[in-house]
Amino acid sequence: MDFVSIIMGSKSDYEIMQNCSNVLEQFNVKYELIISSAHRSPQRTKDYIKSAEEKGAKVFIAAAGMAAHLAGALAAGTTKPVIGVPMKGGAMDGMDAMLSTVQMPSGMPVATVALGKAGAVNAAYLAMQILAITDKELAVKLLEDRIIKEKAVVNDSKEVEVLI
Ligand code: RP5
Repeated sequence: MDFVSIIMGSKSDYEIMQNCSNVLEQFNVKYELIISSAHRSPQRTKDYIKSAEEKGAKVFIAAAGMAAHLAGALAAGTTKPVIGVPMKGGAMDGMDAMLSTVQMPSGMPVATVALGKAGAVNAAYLAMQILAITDKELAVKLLEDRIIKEKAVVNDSKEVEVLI
């Protein structure tokens, strides 16, 4: 069974990352979600990657803040795509996490999305786009979603637009 695996470094990341799991639920995409830290529980993180792959995880999403090494630790443990979501907070309000997540050495990619809520949502979309390469039903749902978004822009504009 193919699924998306979401790992958060701390329970304090959960509120933001619910924006990620909510999107997956809207599209009926199966996921696992756990808390495991690259620093506080390195062995648990390592063991989880292996067990998740054996169960069918096809894409990993890692959310972490501050000296955010979780996405990099996942990338070190799997050749499946890893999406990193930097979390806000700490003395630098997420800039530290963003740079830690995005600045991977060559050959060990982490697809880093935006800080905070937009990143959590986009991580779900990017994971689904990866799954949709081989899942035609999901690919159709993603196309339909784009059409809905486009219509919403047009409708929003109609409410406020001024044209000559
Ligand atoms: C990171 O440190 C976590 O991902 C979290 O974003 C940040 C702070 O963690 P807590 O001290 O709130 O548990 O490892």
